[in-house]
Amino acid sequence: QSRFYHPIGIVGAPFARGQRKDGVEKGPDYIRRARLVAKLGAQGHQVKDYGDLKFEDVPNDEPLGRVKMPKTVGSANKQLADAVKTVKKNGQTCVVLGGDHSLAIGSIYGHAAARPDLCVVWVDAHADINTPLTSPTGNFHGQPVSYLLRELHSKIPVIPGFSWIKPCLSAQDIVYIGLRDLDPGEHYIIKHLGIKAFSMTEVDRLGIGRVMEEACDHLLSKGKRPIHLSYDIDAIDPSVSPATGTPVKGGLTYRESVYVAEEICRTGLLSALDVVEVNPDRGKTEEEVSSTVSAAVDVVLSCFGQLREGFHPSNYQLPEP
Ligand code: EXY
Ligand code: MN
Ligand code: MN
Repeated sequence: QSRFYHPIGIVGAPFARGQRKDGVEKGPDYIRRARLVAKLGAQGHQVKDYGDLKFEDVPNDEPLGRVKMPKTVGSANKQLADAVKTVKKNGQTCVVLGGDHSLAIGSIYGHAAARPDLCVVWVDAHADINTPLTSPTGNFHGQPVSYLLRELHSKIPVIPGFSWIKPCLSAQDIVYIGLRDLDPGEHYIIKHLGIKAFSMTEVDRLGIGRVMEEACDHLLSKGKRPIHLSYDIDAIDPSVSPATGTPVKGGLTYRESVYVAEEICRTGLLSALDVVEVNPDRGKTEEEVSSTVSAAVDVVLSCFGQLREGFHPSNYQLPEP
């Protein structure tokens, strides 16, 4: 599959402090046990698994207003940023296995340190663009985009543990796909900054085919650039991926979720991928957990060339009778 060949670096990020539900730190373990590395290898990729980062709670991590454990979240993201930067410097496409979505701060920041011209495709039921001051919950996994956007810099207060974070993205460099649960502050920011967003309404109106076409046109019209795909498993409908902390009905079908990944693959520009918010503890049955984990694995495999139409090697020869 030479057209899709990538050296891949996998980083496990078992981090759960960006929200309040236990279990999301088990995501990397479950995804690995579903044989992700072997399956990517079987697709012809050279895969290096960097293992899991070890995160520790920072002591005396007092809440700042509504935001919880800022130093712990800041420090985990600094670790992840350094790890992603290393993977990119090693010339690999980086796959971050979360963990909660607050990890996108470090993942995108580290990616941008190596590839400043990157753009972001954010696939999620949520926009994750609350500022610490608009956040109704104080949970960091609902805020990562706000720390990354230049246009929001003046709206972000000083937060302990966050002094290293500088915005590295402009509003026109990100598109959303799958949105269906936004807070008023988030909706205001998206409209006000003119961020390209394909909510589930646009998926219904245009179909996922045109959504992906328009999303890629928007980001790539001025030329090729590296793509950071930040894929929250809760973008997919809870009938497919129920084992997640904040499920919202009316999501992407299994087919649409895979199509998004196939189209990103087809650009040839995928440079880093986050797969986040798989929370095995939120599955009510084993089947709910395995369905969620296997959706996550299929998203990754489709990002790296797995095709539903099938495949044969270029030297394939029909057996003669
Ligand atoms: N908008 C809500 C908040 O800011 O707390 C919910 C965010 C959920 C974030 C999920 C994982 O994408
Ligand atoms: Mn998210
Ligand atoms: Mn989400």
